[in-house]
Amino acid sequence: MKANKFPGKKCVALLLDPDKTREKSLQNILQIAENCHTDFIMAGGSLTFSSIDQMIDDVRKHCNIPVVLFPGNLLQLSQKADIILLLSLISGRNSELLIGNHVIAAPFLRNVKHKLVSVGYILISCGSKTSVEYISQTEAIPSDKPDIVVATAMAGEMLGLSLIYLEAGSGASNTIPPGIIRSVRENINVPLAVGGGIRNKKEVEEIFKAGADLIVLGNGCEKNPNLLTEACSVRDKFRLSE
Ligand code: 1GP
Repeated sequence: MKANKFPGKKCVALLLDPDKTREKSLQNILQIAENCHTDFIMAGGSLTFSSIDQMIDDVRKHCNIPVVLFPGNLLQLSQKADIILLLSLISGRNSELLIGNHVIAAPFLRNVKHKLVSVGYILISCGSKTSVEYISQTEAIPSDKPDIVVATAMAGEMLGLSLIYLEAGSGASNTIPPGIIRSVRENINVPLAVGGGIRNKKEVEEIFKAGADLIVLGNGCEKNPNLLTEACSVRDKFRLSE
């Protein structure tokens, strides 16, 4: 993210699926998020049946954490978020997700340009096929081809994208391998986000240690809300040593 939006230190984001956030459970997880000083609440998904605007309103009722829009498609665009990720799926070759949708979105987004963060979104195959792979109709980069991931991230940075996001996919059976994160970290200077399949504290530690600046947690926190507290305490330890 741009310097003014990204604190320049390790961060944790909680990704909420608008379809799975009933009022009571939303209130619980947001209370936990606030208590452990979660840096961002992310809203969005590959396919949603519920309104993103409504979810952002609900989140704001219960906490003051900045909301980051993570739009899975044009129907999820909202001007209500504090930060809007302008995602380019640079691991794929679907031109709509590289430029087509951006052209359609530009007039809608022109009044909120200050909220935009351009993101090189890189999907890496870490087990079974994920929703984002199917919905985007793109092929993920195989996890045993780190050189392709590194070159893709480098190209994204050279094109001027302000954040690289390594994505294993929501509910992925394995996280992005730390070796890939390390190699990407060594070859780019922009902030690096990592998400997908992170389920325990050890994985959070490994991913931060490998060089991630921002860790995105979704399903793991739905099943075990304590994971968010653990991830934030790992983040705090890294911040102390930064
Ligand atoms: C998905 O990276 C995020 O875009 C989070 O994935 O739900 O598997 O944590 P999980």
